[in-house]
Amino acid sequence: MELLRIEGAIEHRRDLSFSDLGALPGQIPDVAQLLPGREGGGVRLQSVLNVVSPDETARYITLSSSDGKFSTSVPLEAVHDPIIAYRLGDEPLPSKKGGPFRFFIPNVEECAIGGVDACANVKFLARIELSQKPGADNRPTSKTTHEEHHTKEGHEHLERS
Ligand SMILES: Nc1nc2c(c(=O)[nH]1)N[C@H]1C(S)=C(S)[C@@H](COP(=O)(O)O)O[C@H]1N2
Ligand SMILES: [Mo]
Repeated sequence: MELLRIEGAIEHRRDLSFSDLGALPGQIPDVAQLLPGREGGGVRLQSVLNVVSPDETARYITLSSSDGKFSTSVPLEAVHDPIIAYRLGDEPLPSKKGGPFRFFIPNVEECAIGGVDACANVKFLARIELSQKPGADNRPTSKTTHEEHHTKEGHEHLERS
């Protein structure tokens, strides 16, 4: 069973399972209401943060994928109402949808604009780390490197429903 690790500048480090996420408040039964064209159910990041109690000094959130190949670090206060999608019906979100855990920032569609952009919607999310300083971020930053990025297997754009 895959777990979502929450660590760093927080009071309680946690490894959350599908059922742990399902037991939290702040459920989004249908993410399509906030993320047009996306499927599945999710939970608000805020509910997860409430469980781990971030330090007051935490300023950045770093999201890393389970394949170790992709990570993104953005200022916490710049990310508005993000969602962790984790289910499709009663089952874990499949990897073809970016599961078992997928980060989504509503109303952010544009790619490679830096900061809080669609590239920060990390698929196959395995680890969330809070920190005072920016963490690892290997998003492509130029148009060219971004296009190259999306030609790699597993990094192509996912089909929407
Ligand atoms: N694990 C992982 N997540 C990732 C990527 C990736 O290569 N690996 N690419 C990012 C980029 S650059 C973009 S633009 C979005 C694309 O998401 P979509 O295919 O669902 O539209 O996923 C992001 N999340
Ligand atoms: Mo992107």
